[in-house]
Amino acid sequence: MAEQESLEFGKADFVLMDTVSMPEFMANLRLRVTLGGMWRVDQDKSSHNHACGRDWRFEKGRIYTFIGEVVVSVNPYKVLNIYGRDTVEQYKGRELYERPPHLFAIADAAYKAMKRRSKDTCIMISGESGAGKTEASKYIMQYIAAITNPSQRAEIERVKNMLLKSNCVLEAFGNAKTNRNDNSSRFGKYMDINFDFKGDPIGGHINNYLLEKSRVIVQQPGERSFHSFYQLLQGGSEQMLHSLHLQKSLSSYNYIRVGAQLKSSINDAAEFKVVADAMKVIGFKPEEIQTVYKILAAILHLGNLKFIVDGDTPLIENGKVVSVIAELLSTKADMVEKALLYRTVATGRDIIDKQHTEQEASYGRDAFAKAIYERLFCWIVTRINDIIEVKNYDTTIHGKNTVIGVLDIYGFEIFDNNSFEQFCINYCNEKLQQLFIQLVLKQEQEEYEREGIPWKHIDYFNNQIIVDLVEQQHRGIIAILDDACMNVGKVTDGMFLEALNSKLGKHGHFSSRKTCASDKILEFDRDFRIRHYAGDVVYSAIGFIDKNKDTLFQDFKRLMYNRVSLMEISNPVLKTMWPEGKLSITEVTKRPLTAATLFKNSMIALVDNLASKEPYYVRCIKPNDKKSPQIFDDERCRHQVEYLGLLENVRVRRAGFAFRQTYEKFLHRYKMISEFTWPNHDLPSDKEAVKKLIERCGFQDDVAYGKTKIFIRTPRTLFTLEELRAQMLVRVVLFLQKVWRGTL
Ligand code: AD9
Ligand code: MG
Repeated sequence: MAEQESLEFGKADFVLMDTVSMPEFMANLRLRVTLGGMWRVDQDKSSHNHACGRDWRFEKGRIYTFIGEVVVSVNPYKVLNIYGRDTVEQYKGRELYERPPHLFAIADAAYKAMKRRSKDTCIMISGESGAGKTEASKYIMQYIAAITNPSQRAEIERVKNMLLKSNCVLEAFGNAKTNRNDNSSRFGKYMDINFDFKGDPIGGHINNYLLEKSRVIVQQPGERSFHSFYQLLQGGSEQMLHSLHLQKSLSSYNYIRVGAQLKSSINDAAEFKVVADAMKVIGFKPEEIQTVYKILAAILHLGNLKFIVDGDTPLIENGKVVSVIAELLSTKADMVEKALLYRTVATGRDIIDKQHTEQEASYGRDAFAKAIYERLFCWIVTRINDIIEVKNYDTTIHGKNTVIGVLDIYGFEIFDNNSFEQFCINYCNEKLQQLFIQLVLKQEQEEYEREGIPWKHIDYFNNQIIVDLVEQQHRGIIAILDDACMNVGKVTDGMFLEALNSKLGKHGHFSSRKTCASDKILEFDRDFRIRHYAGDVVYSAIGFIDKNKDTLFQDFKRLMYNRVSLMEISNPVLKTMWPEGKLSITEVTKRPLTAATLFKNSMIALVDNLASKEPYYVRCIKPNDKKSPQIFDDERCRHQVEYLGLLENVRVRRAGFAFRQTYEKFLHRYKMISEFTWPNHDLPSDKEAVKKLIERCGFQDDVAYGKTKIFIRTPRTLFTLEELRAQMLVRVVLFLQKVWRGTL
């Protein structure tokens, strides 16, 4: 029995009961418990474990572990047969601890809370780049789709299909190959799935966060631009490419040349068809899909535009390309050329055309390409939202519609060269880590204190100090960056770094060569380092000012809106992407918010939204940097376990309790188990009655009594209570049947 049980559902699947130290935690993630409950710890690996190989949890595909309600997931880097229909059936409707740890268990718990208690819930998936967040989010959505709509209502099936298909469209346009992950999310995604009173999905809504648009024009060595470009070139028919003036060869296009020769694990040609089909199924109109391809093609052509200098004035070297771009963007060549070479500005009452320098023209071209792509991406999200939003649901008739949110955002990143984008991504991860701390570590301890449960405080690293370093008003890095961007006159990235040095030089989580002269890794006038919760990251300040200002000359906006003339050929889809083009030259005066401030505001709103829901967590771990299914790199995993705060999480859970409930609710559910409480008790309080019930079952050593709640330490006690309850219910039913039949 012991052997059978440990194979199916071993102690190693839960870390909360047995783990106190890092080696044990690591052993737990990697190994399953052996017969007799002895741990095979890491040190063993040289001899026995390598020889027999069969006890490694990770290599055996046992990639999930519970810490209380938190699921820890180790990326297996291979296809596992654990997400099929039969596995769905094993988890459907079961309690969290009844089955081995799995994403499905968490998805089911979130679903049950939503359905039974009408709670809005959310599943937060975190972990560094390549740890498996996006895959996890897809499995969770598949699970929810699989367990809902048992009566196969056509409308619900349609909604489910659209929600699932939206994933592959967003990935095509928002994901790219990076050095960390072949399918790295370059945008943040939070998706709400709305359910009706029966618990069936009736719609959804996607929030997207800061797309890494700089990738459109430049990529680091070994990386690619967004998948969509390669998919179009590799998968589009000859005829389609011809109509877009494109050729198949990837290296013909400057913007994607860097990664043109890279081998991708993604089959671009096949994906092109899958994505085109998904767009159709979701409900994109043929002319909309056509516009999407035209925009991608226009961007590729823009990258090939060259400027030559004639005297002081830049000219476009390859005028034919301008005509192609104009055709693809439904405008006229001379207008494109003018927007590329001139800026229309209002000086007092006069409106003049100011000629660009060559540098400004190149800058404008690249900014335009990035902006078109970003607008395209946001338009795709908006279009999907229009289609999937809840329609025809009257809350006064059907009651509240409830929500499960799934958060899949870019993971913590450290590259050789870290810029503004990594700064934003890592700040986002700090915010989410802070939320985790607030909800899991802090609140848990506060509850014990509130309830008067004897409790030894557990220390954990609170990263609020880093969140403040980035976002604090007036003194944070974003505020300092914004200040620099507000300055009139030429402000350089070096001046921004100087401002950081003078304002943050003494901060324990900030350093630069100026503040730490001995740190030879940091370049003078260029680098600064932030000590993040997940590790130190050196950022190059170069480009921060530009990317934060995110300047796009108004001329391009007007060009795309086609306000000036040419209404007869303007493209309505393109027009909706550029609403500000409506404004006339003199109307455009207000300074827009900077990119970092917009991002900060969206992060604050996201965290508020998540905090208002009942949270469930998936913490993803990347086992190695080689994307290998064979390597479990102890050092890398140890580091992640450390910074994710998992050990503290375990300690809180271990010293704490797996389950808690008010005395009243507890009695309501379990009172039939004991003769002292069934059908009613005559004890002075519910608390006394619960004590009597617990003693009757012999669980007194596994519980603690708070002021208003009972706390149960191990899940096993809860299972037994559930079993006793189920047995009693059967007996009650049999008894009643006999009464009805008169056979008693
Ligand atoms: V990033 O922050 O967006 O760069 P993610 O999202 O954490 O990152 P992703 O889910 O994209 O990582 O996983 C990376 C790769 O690991 C996938 O493309 C798969 O090849 C592999 N992976 C991840 N999870 C699983 C899994 N449960 N089963 C099989 C997996 N392969
Ligand atoms: Mg991802």
